[in-house]
Amino acid sequence: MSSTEAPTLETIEYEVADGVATIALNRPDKRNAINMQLHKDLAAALKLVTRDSSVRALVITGRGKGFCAGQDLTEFMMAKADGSFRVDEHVRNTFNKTIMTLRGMQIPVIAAINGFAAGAGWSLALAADIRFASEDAQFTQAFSKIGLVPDTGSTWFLPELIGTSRTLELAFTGDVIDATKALDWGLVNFVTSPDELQARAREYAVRLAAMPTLALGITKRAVYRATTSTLEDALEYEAQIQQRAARSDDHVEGVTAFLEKREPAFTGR
Ligand code: T3D
Repeated sequence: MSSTEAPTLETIEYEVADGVATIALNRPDKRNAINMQLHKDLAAALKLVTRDSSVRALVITGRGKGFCAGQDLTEFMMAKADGSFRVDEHVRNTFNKTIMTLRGMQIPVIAAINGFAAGAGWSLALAADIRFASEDAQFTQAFSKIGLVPDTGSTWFLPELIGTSRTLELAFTGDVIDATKALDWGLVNFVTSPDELQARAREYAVRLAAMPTLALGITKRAVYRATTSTLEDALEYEAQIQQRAARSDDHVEGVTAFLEKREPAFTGR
């Protein structure tokens, strides 16, 4: 897409460099709570990512002190005041689409969690493939504190990572956990100092963006698919996707580079 066609993103900073797209949620005064404009901007930014074949990894992060405080509750209450507002439709049309888009991306998605991740804001991070957290990041299933229930994939992502009992502990209480506990429980992959967070996440994304993107994309699909399949199905699927990977340019380049004792130059194809 040329720059003249690019949509105006009011609540997101979007940039692409070195094969890495960065989406930074940018309502710092509201801890990046997601209002309707941010829902729209996020959908538009994700579309830019999926349409740009030069993008081979995505970093999602937040500006200011928070990563994301979930649904904007001020706007939510105003919308609910209109008797025709349906929460289920809102969730389906906004959060659920975002989560499915992130999970369906054929490139690695990395969350750089710079502060509070609350409610659906935590779910956004959970939908990423790899999570970096700043030492001062904090996490809360804020829903129960306002009489709501976990959504945006929380009931699916958390048990996958930490089991049902710890999920219910977090969901019942809404207790805040810090980055150390999140690392200990396997909720994040890396913890860094606040100053290093963006650089470390980006460095990692640049490294992945230089890898065989097609193979990484298929790997991602296979791993998530395997969480709901039998071993027999996973074995069969692996055979099929290996056939696909073995036809890729990057496979030829990888083997050639190995035999020629040089670094491979992968194109992502
Ligand atoms: O249909 C649907 O959309 C339903 C789906 C819902 C999904 C959800 O995500 S429900 C959960 C919604 N989120 C929350 O309940 C979290 C609410 N926020 C907080 O608990 C805290 O703000 C944080 C723990 C995230 C951060 O605390 P702290 O002390 O760093 O910041 P703060 O002082 O509380 O907030 C700073 C400002 O951001 C403040 O505004 P002000 O007073 O300076 O003008 C605060 O009101 C605003 N803010 C923070 N979170 C939200 C928010 N404004 C609207 N909605 C928010 N979620």
